[in-house]
Amino acid sequence: MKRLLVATGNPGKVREFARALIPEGIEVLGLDSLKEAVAEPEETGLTFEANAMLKAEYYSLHTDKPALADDSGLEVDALDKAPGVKSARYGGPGLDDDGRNRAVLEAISDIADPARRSARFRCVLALAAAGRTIATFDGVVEGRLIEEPRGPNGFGYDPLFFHEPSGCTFGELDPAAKQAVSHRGQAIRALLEALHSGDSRLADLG
Ligand code: ITT
Repeated sequence: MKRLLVATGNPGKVREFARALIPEGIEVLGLDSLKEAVAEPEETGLTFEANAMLKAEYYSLHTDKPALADDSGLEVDALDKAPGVKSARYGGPGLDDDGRNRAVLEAISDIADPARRSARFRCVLALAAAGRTIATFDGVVEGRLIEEPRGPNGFGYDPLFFHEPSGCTFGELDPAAKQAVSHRGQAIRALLEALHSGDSRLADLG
């Protein structure tokens, strides 16, 4: 598989895929490579896996390359695992990453005990061709939410997410260090492992 459509409109995800896949000799094509602009599919799934498959299958019908989609998000235990699959929309329409970070912090502002501010990032990748999912890969990383955003790196909820083994937030980690431990880094490594090990599900992808 030399060329892959990375089917995401999120520039933070695109950067992370590019830095992981290009050194593996995979040409990463973005949604801007499609002959015509394609409307985003509605993410109606109830799980990360369902949404990743829905997106990969949808975009794979608009290209002759394999399509890779990512559905990911933050689960906050004190919020019954919200924002979860609604991570990109938390707090309502019109918010940017900073606004969503403020909305999450506000929702748990009455919880001071760090042990009760536990959270995790999850990521499911789906690889599809011609409208059919070929394989999925996932990753999860545990952490807790601090009280004020910290660090200029990453995207989304990274500045809130304190990762104990790293001793800092994902917003403070450099991109390579985040990739080494993150939910998406784990899922990408599982994908690469399947590619390199000659996984029969991926055999037709070239
Ligand atoms: P696509 O569907 O086009 O890929 P999206 O941003 O809408 O883009 P999701 O529906 O999967 O993607 O939403 C994931 C949200 O979860 C994302 O917008 C971030 O707010 C958050 N998120 C996911 N991975 C993250 C990461 O590595 N660091 C910080 N926040 C992350």
